[in-house]
Amino acid sequence: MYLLNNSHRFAPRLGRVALFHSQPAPAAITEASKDINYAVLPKKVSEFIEEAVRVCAPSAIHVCDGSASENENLTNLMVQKGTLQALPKYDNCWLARTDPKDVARVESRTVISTERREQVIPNGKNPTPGALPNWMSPQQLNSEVMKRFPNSMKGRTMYVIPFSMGPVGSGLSKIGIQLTDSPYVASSMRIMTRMGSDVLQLLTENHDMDFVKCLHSIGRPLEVGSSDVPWPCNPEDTMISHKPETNEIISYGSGYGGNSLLGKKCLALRLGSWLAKKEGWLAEHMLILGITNPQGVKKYIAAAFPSACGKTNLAMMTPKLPGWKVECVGDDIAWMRFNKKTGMLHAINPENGFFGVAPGTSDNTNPVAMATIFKDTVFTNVASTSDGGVWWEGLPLPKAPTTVTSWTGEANWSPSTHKTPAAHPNSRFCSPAKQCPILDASWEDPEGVPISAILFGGRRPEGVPLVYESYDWDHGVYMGASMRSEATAAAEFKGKVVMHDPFAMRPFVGYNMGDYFNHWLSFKGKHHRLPKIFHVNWFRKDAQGSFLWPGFGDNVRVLDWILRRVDGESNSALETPIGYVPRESAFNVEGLDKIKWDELFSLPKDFWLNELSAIEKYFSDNIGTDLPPNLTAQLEQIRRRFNKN
Ligand code: GTP
Ligand code: SPV
Ligand code: MN
Repeated sequence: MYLLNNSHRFAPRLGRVALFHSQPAPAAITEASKDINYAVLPKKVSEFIEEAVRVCAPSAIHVCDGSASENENLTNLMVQKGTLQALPKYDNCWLARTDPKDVARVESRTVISTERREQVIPNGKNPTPGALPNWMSPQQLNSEVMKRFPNSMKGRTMYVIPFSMGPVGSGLSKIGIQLTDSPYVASSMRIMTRMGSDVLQLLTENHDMDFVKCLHSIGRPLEVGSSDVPWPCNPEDTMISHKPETNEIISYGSGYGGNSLLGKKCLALRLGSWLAKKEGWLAEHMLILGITNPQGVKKYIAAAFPSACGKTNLAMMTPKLPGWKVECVGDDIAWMRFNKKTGMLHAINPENGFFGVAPGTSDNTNPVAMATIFKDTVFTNVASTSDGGVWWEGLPLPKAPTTVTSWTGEANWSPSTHKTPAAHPNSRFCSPAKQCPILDASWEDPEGVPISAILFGGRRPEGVPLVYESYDWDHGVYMGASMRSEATAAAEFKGKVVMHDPFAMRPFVGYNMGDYFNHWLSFKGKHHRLPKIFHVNWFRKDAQGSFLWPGFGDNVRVLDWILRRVDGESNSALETPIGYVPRESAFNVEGLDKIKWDELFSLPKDFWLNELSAIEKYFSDNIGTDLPPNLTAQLEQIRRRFNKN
């Protein structure tokens, strides 16, 4: 009871967020936490907990040790509350159905708070709302926090989640402590991060070790005697805020994905990119894969595609060409730095699990994911079947008498009688990385894996070829900066509008995008062995609206060409205004039926001139004079090359 009796230590600590107007909380330590010796916790850890207790006033505190038995208790509690239902068809799998208003990341309510606005917002002439991250002053954030957090955990247990992004104790890893009133978040953080006593131990042994303070509340205090709902949340007041200058994340109102699992987008990308800029490395929205060719030569590739644009699928690919092997290092986030010994860019995956898009995942598209996710997994917002299983669009429909219940609870759902999908388009599986049968042997190597090629890509139904290669580093950085992609269900967008999404980091960059472009450009000419940069598009469509490229396991054909280019193969490419494209004769299409090569690789001049104008306008409206001149020069060179033809 150390925590509660030491009231003299309830000092104002949460940065400048003056949060302690509420009464000290009548909290109790839960059974499972009694063994924790609070007296040995580093002062800044106990102070962080004490202050949050005082402000949020939970009725109990549970310090998570990360054990299987603890998780079983959490799961049972959630089943009792109706948050989870069992999926007896599989081994230790559970289904959560959220409030229909809490189904995806909420970009419009996500803010970065710094002393100066220009640290986050470039000086664009005419900023497009939603085109870049939002900024809030620390003063306004204080007041927004004050409106939300006092007593926000009343009637609930506050879980203390010590977690590590990257292996516990590795020099590259970052530690966080998330305080949350959501058992779903506690249980999911156990899958997605290294969570529990080891991390607390590390902090205890290294009292000066820094950690990110992560405060999360679903924003639905429970008054005594009132009844709870299965998925408490507060969509009206949702706010996901970041204070990179003081290493804090404060999230309110949502229990879903990147809004609430604060190690992922909030820490590993938004605070991560800020730190990376400061310290000379890169925190990116990228998968990392190892690929071995039929001659036994292995290389690693990183790829940035926007949310729901194919990272998990590529990271776990089952190659359709004989003799090739893909191994997975990570499916969503890469932390990369140049290695002094090799001179190459080395990448680690800071996560410990996969929070993957369910719809479209099947034995045909992603058999490796199918072999990963039917054990120790939490599914969210997928449909269920009457035999205790799950279903989503892309899987074969179960045979009668088995029936499907949609994610919103419509019984006897069928595609012929129901217009809306059975699974929410952003429904997800949350599974431990260790269950992936093709997890790369080096996936936890503290040195990271050496990256030979970087791919950028998006959903481009029109105009953008299957693959093209940059002429040099600056051109590659331009490719990243000029990325566009159709909006997906991973955030709150409606419809299929093509959005600008530089480096797939529009929702995740933690500082001024112009400075971010400069940071990428800065790696040139430092004796680094720079990876080659490519752009890919699996999603080009023909006039009838069908995909021109089979995708998935056949994407290995594109990687084959890319790796030969990395090795310096010279007659395999043609110069075009936008970069090198494959010569048809140097691209393996053996065994594919009728690929419409010309359509897949055509570069309609009108389309591209419009594209360049749209990018130019986006840059000038949103990045303004913070845009590095090199990128303007790249754009002009491409335009000139088109106009010469
Ligand atoms: P986040 O987890 O949101 O970051 O998404 P992601 O980038 O990991 O995307 P994911 O691999 O989960 O794919 C999203 C959707 O795109 C799924 O429905 C996939 O089936 C589909 N998809 C992935 N790769 C391909 C491809 O090569 N071709 C086509 N046509 N669809 C694909
Ligand atoms: C994404 O949206 O890019 C995701 C899912 O990976 S979430 O964790 O919700 O951000
Ligand atoms: Mn993602």
